[in-house]
Amino acid sequence: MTAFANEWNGKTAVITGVNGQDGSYLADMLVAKGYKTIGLKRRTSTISTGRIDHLYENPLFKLHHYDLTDSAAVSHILMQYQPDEFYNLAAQSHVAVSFEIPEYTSDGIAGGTLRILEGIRSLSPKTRYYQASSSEMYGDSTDYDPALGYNENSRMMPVSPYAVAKLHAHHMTRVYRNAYGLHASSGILFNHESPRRGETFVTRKITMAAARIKMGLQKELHLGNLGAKRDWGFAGDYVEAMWLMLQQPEADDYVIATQHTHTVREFLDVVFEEAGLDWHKYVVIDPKYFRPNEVPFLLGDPAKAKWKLGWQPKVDMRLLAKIMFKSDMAELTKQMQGGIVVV
Ligand code: NAP
Ligand code: F7E
Repeated sequence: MTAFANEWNGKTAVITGVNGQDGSYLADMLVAKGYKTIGLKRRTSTISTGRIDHLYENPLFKLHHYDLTDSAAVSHILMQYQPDEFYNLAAQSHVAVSFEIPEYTSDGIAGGTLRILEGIRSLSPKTRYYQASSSEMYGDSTDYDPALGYNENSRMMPVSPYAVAKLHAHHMTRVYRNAYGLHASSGILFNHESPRRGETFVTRKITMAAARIKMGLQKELHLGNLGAKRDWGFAGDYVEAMWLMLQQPEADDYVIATQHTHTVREFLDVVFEEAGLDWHKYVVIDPKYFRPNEVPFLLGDPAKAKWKLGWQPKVDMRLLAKIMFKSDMAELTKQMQGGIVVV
């Protein structure tokens, strides 16, 4: 059997942000399940498809250009494919960057979500919709049980332009579900990482730096707030939850999390211990990486997802950190052997 032997299962799915971390794992999963998978990406001046290049020649996978700000492009896709499932993963997803470009962040996330929902309502109402909601929406809310964490009913108090835009999209999804009867679900996903994580998010920044320091290619690692706590899981586990939500008879909202929280400092400990290095010798606390507003603590309670979807996380923070570091070491070694390392 070749990797392309999958037969079409008769279903079609669309993924926005297909070349992002989650989009690429979801596309892998849907193609493996036999979905005709329509990936949407925006045009960029340099090639940005590294995470999905391996899918290019698969007959079940097709790529189209679009942008979150372009309702006509979404309408064309909906009319052409009448998809069974639509996963809206595209976003300016960096919280710190959203303080610099709040209007653009909001236009894409809040406006882009509304454009898709409106398109589905008018052109393809049987399409099941997934919204990429975020634990950032809880912000600095104190409405949680310290032992269990935030759940679907906890009060949300967003503290960044990114989170406010995500909360708008989250509520809009619920409104389209209740007012227009769309099968529209939101996954409130807590932080999830992988070797495909963008290089400016803290976990990947740390694993890449540890690998480069180990190889003698970097001397310092500049970071911001090491005390922030996050509930970190593995992206591959989390895209399974997205799919499970759209297989349910009724649409709903679900928290997806590991129910364990760790500081950035603890993540550093695990990675540098794996590298056989003492991070205190390399980390420089740099005011540039502190945010105007910070989410100090995130812990999610995935009880509903466990009970209704039968979902549970398989990878904890320690294993995740080691997988990411090992992957970065392997990639760097390959690049050094090929003579293409940037010092
Ligand atoms: P990511 O790696 O940053 O991917 C985001 C994708 O959106 C990229 O493909 C990006 O394209 C695309 N995009 C950005 N602006 C766009 C626009 N105006 N038009 C079209 N496409 C655009 O993010 P991720 O980690 O995979 O996350 C997926 C989704 O889940 C995002 O909505 C994120 O906000 C949300 N989320 C993520 C987490 C997490 O921990 N990863 C947790 C909760 C929610 P380029 O490659 O061209 O930039
Ligand atoms: O920051 C602290 C930073 O940028 C995590 C996105 O996927 O998850 C992600 O958002 C923590 C924060 O992720 C640096 O202040 C310290 O407390 O990796 P991050 P995030 O902001 O939690 C949520 C759920 C999403 O929805 C988002 O799309 O780490 N931190 N020093 C740093 N963070 C960064 N990026 N860089 C630093 O140097």
